[in-house]
Amino acid sequence: PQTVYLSEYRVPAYLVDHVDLRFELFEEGARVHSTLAVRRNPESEDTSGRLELDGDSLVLEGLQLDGRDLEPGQYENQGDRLVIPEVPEQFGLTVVTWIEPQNNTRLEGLYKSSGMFCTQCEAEGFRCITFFPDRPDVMARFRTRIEADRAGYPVLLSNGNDVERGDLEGGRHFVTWEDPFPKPCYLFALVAGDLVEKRDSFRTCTGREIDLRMYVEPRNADKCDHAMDSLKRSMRWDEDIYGREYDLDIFMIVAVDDFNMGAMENKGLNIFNSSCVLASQDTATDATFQRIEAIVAHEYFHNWSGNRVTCRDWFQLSLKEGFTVFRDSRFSADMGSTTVKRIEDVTLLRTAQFAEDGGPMAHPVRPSSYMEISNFYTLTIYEKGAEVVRMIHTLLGPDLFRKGSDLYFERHDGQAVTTDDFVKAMEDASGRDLTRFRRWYEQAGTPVVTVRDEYDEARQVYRLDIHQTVPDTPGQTGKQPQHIPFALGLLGADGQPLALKLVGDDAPPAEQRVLELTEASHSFEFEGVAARPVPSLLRDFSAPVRVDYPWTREQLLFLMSHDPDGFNRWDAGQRLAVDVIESLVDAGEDAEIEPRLVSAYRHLLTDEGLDQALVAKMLQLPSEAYLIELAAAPRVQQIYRARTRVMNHLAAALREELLACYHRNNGGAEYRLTSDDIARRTLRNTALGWLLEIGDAEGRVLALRQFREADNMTDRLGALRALVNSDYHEDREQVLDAFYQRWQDDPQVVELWFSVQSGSTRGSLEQVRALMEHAAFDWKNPNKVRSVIGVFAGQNLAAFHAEDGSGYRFLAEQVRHLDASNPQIAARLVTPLTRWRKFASVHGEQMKAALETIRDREGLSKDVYEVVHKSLA
Ligand code: DPP
Ligand code: ZN
Repeated sequence: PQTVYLSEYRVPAYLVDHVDLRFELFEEGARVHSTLAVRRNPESEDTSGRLELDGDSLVLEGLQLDGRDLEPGQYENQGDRLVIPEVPEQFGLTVVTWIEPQNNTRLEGLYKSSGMFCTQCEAEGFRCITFFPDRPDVMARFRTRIEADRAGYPVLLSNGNDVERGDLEGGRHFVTWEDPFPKPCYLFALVAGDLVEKRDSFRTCTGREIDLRMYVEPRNADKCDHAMDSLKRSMRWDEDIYGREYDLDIFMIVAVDDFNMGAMENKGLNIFNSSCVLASQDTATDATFQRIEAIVAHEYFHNWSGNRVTCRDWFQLSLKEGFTVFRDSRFSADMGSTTVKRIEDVTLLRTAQFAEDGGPMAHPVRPSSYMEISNFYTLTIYEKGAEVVRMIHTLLGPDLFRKGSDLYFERHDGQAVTTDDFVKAMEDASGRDLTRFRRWYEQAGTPVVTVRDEYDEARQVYRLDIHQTVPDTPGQTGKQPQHIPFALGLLGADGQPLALKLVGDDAPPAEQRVLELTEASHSFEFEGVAARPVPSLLRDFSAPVRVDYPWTREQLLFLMSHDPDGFNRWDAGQRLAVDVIESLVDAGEDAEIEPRLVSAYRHLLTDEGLDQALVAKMLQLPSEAYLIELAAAPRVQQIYRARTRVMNHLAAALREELLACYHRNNGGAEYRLTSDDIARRTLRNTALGWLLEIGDAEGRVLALRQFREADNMTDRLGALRALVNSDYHEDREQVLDAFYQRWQDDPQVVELWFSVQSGSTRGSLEQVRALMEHAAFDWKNPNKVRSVIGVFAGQNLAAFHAEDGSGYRFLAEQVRHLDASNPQIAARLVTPLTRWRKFASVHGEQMKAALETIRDREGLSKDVYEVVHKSLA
């Protein structure tokens, strides 16, 4: 496969002003008539007169230039490219293609899912529909006519407004849609199916009435309310916080069962993976409700950060994704608990993005090359990209940031631009110099910030020496220091925050400062410090870096109870738990477990004056994945055992407190989605999980009762998970069976049922294989593949890293199998194996051997090829 380089970017030689599409949809295939209004790009240096269009898996049935058929000698169909060597300055081009959506298992382009037609065009799916300049800097106005059987496909949707509809011969009908906004073809969408419509409306800040419509299969009609409410909240929030109003008269959301991504922001017609949009109290957990709210917001926010202003090329993907994740995460924070949302974002970043940044696929937020762009929809582009925007927000402050975003939207409306244009708008609006800051877009790797401190009692000065390094990553060495906003505070012995006054700095004393690190080393001296303070570093995780500071357990315990920064209070608890678990990895079975950890947890469980949402988070032990990420040469079985020992120890020592916590939070009140109630459910289910972990008999009774009586999926699943993760084998089988019987017709619930089992550390590889034989498992459905295979390799780490290498071989086998039908998902599944270098000798070798079996498969897709070859290189 070919590598694409950012340095080779050239403006398109031809632009398309208008696209007229006509889809004839049939059971045995679809015919696509596409007429393009093309003109030479005056800004292009290419004057050859040669037109090249992208294509993929297309049968070309007709080709006309200005109404005249082109003869075979006048064009060349190379399969992935259609070349017309000589075209005029301006012309009309008609392309007729035949495609087979019913056989499209890659789920890119036009395909069928549960009997309906739908599309996914980002990044390069439109070329699977027709020959076209499939690149985001070609923006055209689309008019789309869809023709299909009226009975089978009563609902026909595309972007924009429906302008015409009518009947055709043979029981067929058509609808024509027109989108007034020029857009890249990756934002094109089409849906045809037998769907019910749910309607609502939204009045914008200028008083326009927007028609909101959701389209779902009839059986899902009662699962739309939450997404609809989330949509309205998002629309309001984007007006209030960013001054962005919706621009079309209709906004549509469609739910689709087979979908590679979470959702897609097509102009005016967002398409969602069912699991990211459908919810009811009975079928969705709190986490699902929150995920839906976040994703609905994310896709809606793309209407400005992505659609109105789009990407020049795919190297700029984070321009829209990083910014939009930043936006949706602020939205979620505003809708719930700010601290909890920050904890969740940072957990994902530190567990998975840091691992990516330290692995063979490490790449900058703006990559400089790729083979397959689908492989670059990564945590680095999304989550680190969002952190980079967040740092700009921190450096500028909210008002200048808003000025910057206003300038960005105004200056680039209707354009396809770069991450640099975004930073430039922020600079121009604020007057700040972000030259150095741009390195965040260019340099891969997680910076390490080493902090050492010294207290000078005679001078009453506390000094911090801060040093940063950015590690080498594949293809990048000898990096420059990053521009890091480093938020901190200092606590006095009484737990009170100190007023910070830097030596030689006129700023008035403040309890928190954001230091700006721009060099490899800095020293900061704080004056008027009466006694050695405890530093609270990188508050609210102000930059995506690792902090190295020699914390003592005393300091961590102190911060856990005194830090005014909620995030750092949580983080101190995590650091303490990590330290305790790590110290047990090499210790004997009878090594003592830090008694102060037990008392700290007891305090969390019993002090009802604490923020219960934060407590619910603080009670979660660091995950195995995070512990593995932190270790230099992780020995997974030992880590797993040490963590389990700590959990069992805590559960046994705190049994009474856990029971009390369970009962205290077992309200029985009406189900509500407030952060308070979510915290209560999290607390009681955490308590239940710990009690079952140690096989507590009373816990078992409570779990069985909760399973039977729960009036919502969070509690029902909490009980199921606790029992599945226990040694009560008979109960386990019985509740799993009962659960499946009750919910077998609901795909989203069946996915939960799968993942509870495949992610259970009590489950074996044989049980996971058995799940793949289950009637509900479906290779063609990415959610099922993820909930069984993906969850096993990502969460059941003790089994995945089994000493005999069986987990690795299993994963490689599934990747080889899946690659033939869905390369995008296959390439994602490879990820855990790519980390082979990190693992101690035998494991690493076994993982590498598994990767090699994938590499050696005939006819490997470009997607899997890139991931496997880069990680073996
Ligand atoms: N649908 C994906 C997202 O919204 C890709 N744009 O992130
Ligand atoms: Zn997105």
